[in-house]
Amino acid sequence: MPAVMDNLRINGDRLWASLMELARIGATPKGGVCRLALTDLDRQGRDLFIRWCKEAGCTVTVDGIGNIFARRPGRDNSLPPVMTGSHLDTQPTGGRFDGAYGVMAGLEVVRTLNDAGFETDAPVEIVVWTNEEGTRFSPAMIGSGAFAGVFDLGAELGKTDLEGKTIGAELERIGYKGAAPVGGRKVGAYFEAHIEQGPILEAENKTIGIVTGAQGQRWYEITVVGQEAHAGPTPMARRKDALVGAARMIHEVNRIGHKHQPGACATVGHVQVMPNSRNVIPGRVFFTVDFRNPKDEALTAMDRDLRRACQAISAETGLETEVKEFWYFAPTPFDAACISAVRRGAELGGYSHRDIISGAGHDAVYMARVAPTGMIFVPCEGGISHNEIENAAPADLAAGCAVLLQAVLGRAVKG
Ligand code: HGY
Ligand code: MN
Ligand code: MN
Repeated sequence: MPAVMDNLRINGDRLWASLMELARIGATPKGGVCRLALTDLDRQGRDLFIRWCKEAGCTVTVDGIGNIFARRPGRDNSLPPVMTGSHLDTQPTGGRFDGAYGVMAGLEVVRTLNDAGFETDAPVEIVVWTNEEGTRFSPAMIGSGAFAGVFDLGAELGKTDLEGKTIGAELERIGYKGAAPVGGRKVGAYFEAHIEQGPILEAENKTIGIVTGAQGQRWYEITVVGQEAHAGPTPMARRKDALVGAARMIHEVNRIGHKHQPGACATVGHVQVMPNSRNVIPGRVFFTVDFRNPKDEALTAMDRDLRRACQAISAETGLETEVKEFWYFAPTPFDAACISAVRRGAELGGYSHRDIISGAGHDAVYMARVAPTGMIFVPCEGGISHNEIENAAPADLAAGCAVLLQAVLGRAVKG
């Protein structure tokens, strides 16, 4: 890498200031952020990002599922762009850094290149992916998944939230249903900077995680049906209590997670009890299951265990159960050359580092299907994320951004 690039320095204070200004949009009393996908707050975050990108001389396009691409031209704009970015939507009790860091780090890379008057050969694009979190609209990573051709655009635009509002209508409402085609264009490489969202880097006192890939996931929607009845006169022996059955299944989900160690994760994060009245025996329960494992065969074994457990509990209790697998992606390795580019950036910066597999899903997982892809992790305090107390050190965020700069340049500059 030419020496001139070694002298490019990102501005950590500017990066932190942008993160803190963005975090004010959807700020919660506990210091977190609630900026659910395609809400007015998401629109405000998008508008702020676009304003900053235009101030940095970028041209901005929005595609048919609301993905935003801010393009900094290069010497040869016929070359496929080197992309970097992440997401601006958050969990309901999200933090200031999940997603936002990758987008602001991409913006800081562009700002740094502008300060130095440095021209890359290939164009550089900062991207914001729609609905990465999968909390308001499921599954996760819908924008990047549609861009990568994993999801059908029409089907995703018709997905609804719990109030029956569709992605398509919400994109129109906030003014982000863009004209650009979704995907179908070459990407030179994709890099995403993100907080680790787990405890490993902090525990080992490492500044940079060189992400070699992401673990696989299976998401389920399970419905248990019994019979609503009066909590008073109905004898225990005559009950078909859907919540008792669901509770036993939820316990099994956790047991399956412990059974498939090392590596397995098993979570029930969303439960709906109907009619949810304290003196009515629940007739219907809906709950979600999130399974993850770095090994595909182990993820398959977890699937088998779950179906067996639900079947056995249904038979014992006389309840009806529907187990619907909602989403699956296999463990995803990242591109060897991109991993090396991240490693070189860490070494160039003199940052302590280690290889790591991502426990979380990221837009990079779907981008890895259409472009050479790499990720850079930095530690977060206590390994906590998807929580309003999520925190990261300015110095670590700056280090990750410096590594991102070098990784992007390694692909955007010939020679
Ligand atoms: O669920 C995930 O891993 C990500 O936060 N969407
Ligand atoms: Mn994220
Ligand atoms: Mn997240």
